[in-house]
Amino acid sequence: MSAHPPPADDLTDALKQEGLRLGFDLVGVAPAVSPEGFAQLQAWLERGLAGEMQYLPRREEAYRHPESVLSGVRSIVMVALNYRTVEPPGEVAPGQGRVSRYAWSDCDYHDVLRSKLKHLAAFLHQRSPDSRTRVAVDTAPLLERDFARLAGLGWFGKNTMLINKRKGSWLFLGGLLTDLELRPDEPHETTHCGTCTRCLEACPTDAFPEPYVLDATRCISYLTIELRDRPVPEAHRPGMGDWLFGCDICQDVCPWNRKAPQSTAAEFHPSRELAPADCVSLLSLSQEEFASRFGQTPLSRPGREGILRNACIVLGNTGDQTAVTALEAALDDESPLVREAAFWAIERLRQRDSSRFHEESAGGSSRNESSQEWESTPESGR
Ligand code: B12
Ligand code: SF4
Ligand code: SF4
Repeated sequence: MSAHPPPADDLTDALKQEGLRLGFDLVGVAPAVSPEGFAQLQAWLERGLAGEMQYLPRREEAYRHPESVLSGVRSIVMVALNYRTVEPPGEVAPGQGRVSRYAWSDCDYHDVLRSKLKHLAAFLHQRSPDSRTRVAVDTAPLLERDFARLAGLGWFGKNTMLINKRKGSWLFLGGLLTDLELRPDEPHETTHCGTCTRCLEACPTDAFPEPYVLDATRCISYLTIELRDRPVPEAHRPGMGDWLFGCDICQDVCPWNRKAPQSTAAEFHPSRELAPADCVSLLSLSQEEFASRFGQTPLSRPGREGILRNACIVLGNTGDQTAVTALEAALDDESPLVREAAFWAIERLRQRDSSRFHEESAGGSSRNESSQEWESTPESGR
C-alpha cells in the first residue's frame, strides 16, 4: 500500500523547471533501481583499481541499491552543473603547477551543489509536505554517473566521464532522492565516442587499462588529491608533469568539450591565482600560512603535506636550477613526505641537467656529477 499519491506528472515538470531556475544546466529523473553499474563497481574494486580509497570497498554493499541512502526511495532527481569558465593557460612556465579546472574558484563544488539541491528539496516539500528527501553530492554510496545516465543526462565516455552532447563533460553531478514516485526520463541509451580514442592516448600515466575503465591508482587526480599520507609511487611521478592538483587532460582532449558552453554559475568563476601556482613559493608555506591561504578551498583536501609533496614533484619534472635552493630547504621540512619528494626532485633535476650537459657537449668530456654524494638520506615516510 502506498502512502503517497500516484505518479505526479505536473510535480515532475515543476521540479525540473525549478531545478533549471536554480541554475542547474541539466535536470532529469531516474527511477530508484539497483544500478547497472553495480557489477562494474564490484569488478573494479576486485581488481584493486580503487587504490587507497577505502571508503569505496567499505561501503560496497550500500551501492547495490539507493535504498541505503534513503529508505523507501522511489525516484532520484539527477542534476548537472557546468563548471567550464575561462580557458586554462596553454603553456605553463617551468616550476608552475597546474590546478584542475574544478578547483579554480574559492567555492567548494560540494557546497554549491548541496545548497542548490536543498532549495530544490524545500520546493518539493512545499508541494508535498509528507515526502522525504535526501541530497547526495559525491559522498553518499551512490553511483552518480549511472543514475545520471538513467535520468537521460548523458553517456559514459571512454574516459569514464558522463558526457552530454550539448554541454560536454565539464559537469558536476548531484542527486535529490525522494520517496515520491516521479515520472522517470528515458535513459540515455546511445554512446557517442565512436572510434575516437583521444582520451585513452593522451593520459600521461596510462590510467585506462581499457576503454570505460579507470585505474585510479595511476590517475593524477588520485595521486595528487586522494593519495594522502603516502609518497606518490616513483614510476608515476614523471607522468604527473606539471599537475599540482588534479588533472584535466582526458577532458581537455575530448571533442565533445570543444563546443561546450561557458558556465553561468558565478560561484565557479576563478577567484584566486591558482592556475598555475608557483611551486617554489608553496614550499615555504608554514602550516598556518597554508591553512589561511587554502583552508576553505578544495586544495585543503590533501593538506599542506600533500600539496608540498606535489609541488616538489612538479619542480623535479619541470623546474630548473633556480628551484634547487627551495628544494634543499625542503629537505629539512617537518614532513617526511615532503623531505622524500624534495630529495627525489633534486636528484631528478641533477640528472636532467647532466644529460643536457652531455647532449650539449656532443660527446666531449663532462663533469662527473655522480661523485657528489648527498649527505643526508631522507626518510621515505612509508
Ligand atoms: C572515486 C571518484 C574518483 C576517483 C575514481 C574515478 C573513477 N573513474 O572511478 C578519482 C580520484 C580518480 C576521480 C577523479 C576524477 N573525478 Co571523481 N569521483 C569519484 C566518486 C566519488 C565515485 C566514483 C566511483 O564510484 N567510481 C567507481 C567506478 C566503477 O564508477 P564510475 O566511474 O562512477 O561509474 C562507471 C561504472 O558504473 C561504469 N558502468 C556502468 N554501467 C556500465 C556498463 C558497462 C557495460 C560498462 C563497460 C561500464 C559500466 O561506467 C560508469 C562511468 O564510467 C564520484 C562521485 C560519485 N559518488 O559517483 C566522483 C565523480 C565521478 N568525479 C568527478 C570528477 C569531476 C572527477 C575529475 C574530473 C576531477 C579532476 N579533474 O581531477 C577526475 C576525472 C578522472 C576520470 N577520468 O574519471 C565527477 C564526474 C562528473 C562527470 N561529468 O562524469 C563525479 C561524479 C563527482 C561529482 N559529484 O560531480 N574521481
Ligand atoms: S584525469 Fe589525467 S591522469 Fe586521470 S585518467 Fe584523465 S588524463 Fe589520465
Ligand atoms: S576523447 Fe573521444 S573516446 Fe574519449 S570520451 Fe571523448 S569522445 Fe569519447
